[in-house]
Amino acid sequence: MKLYGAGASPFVRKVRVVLAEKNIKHEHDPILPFNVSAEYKKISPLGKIPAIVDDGKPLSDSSVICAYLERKHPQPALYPSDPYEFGRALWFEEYADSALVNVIGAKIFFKKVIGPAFLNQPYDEAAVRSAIDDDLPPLFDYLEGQLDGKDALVGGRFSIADIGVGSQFVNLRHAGVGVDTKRWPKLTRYIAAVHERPSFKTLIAEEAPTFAQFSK
Ligand SMILES: N[C@@H](CCC(=O)N[C@@H](CS)C(=O)NCC(=O)O)C(=O)O
Repeated sequence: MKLYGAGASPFVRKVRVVLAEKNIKHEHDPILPFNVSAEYKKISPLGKIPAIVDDGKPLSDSSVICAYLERKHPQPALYPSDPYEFGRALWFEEYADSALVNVIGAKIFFKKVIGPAFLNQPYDEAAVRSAIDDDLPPLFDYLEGQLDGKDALVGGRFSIADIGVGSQFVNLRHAGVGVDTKRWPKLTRYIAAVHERPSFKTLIAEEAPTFAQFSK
């Protein structure tokens, strides 16, 4: 199996965490999703990362790839077996891949880190500040209200819900934005626990040097 996509992408990270949790051997080509080749578009028709080729067969989209990996390598299970918990886990994955990435990815990580450092774009500090002060709190409030003090969002067990949400918070960390412990105590504890898992910890350690100047 070969995985395509730079590790800084929260979507690529989701897949890498699943690969690590399931101990699936693979190669990794950390391509960037800019000006991708016609060859790559055969693997990922929208030109996005991540994508995989497994046994010569292509698949793209992190949620699709993670679901495929679960079906192909069922153990350890990363999706709940109870129908409602399964639905809830998919909901949090979707919440991360839409609501969280819209703020953490597009308005904070991209504007503070990727644009200025890698794409020669000016750093609009006021816009980033407003995303942190105005857009993040409602998202944090929601997650705080969904946590029951355990280190997992659904069914008391680590799942794709935590992989999706935890992945987005790695980008927040790389951008040097923390969670206020006093205001969101359960969320702070939860994110710390998810990021302490060996699967996440290894990736964070690998990525951190690239973003050291922003994460202070
Ligand atoms: N729904 C997709 C989203 C993937 C995505 O948006 N990846 C970004 C990088 S973080 C990308 O490839 N952007 C380039 C583009 O949109 O052309 C997934 O879950 O894989």
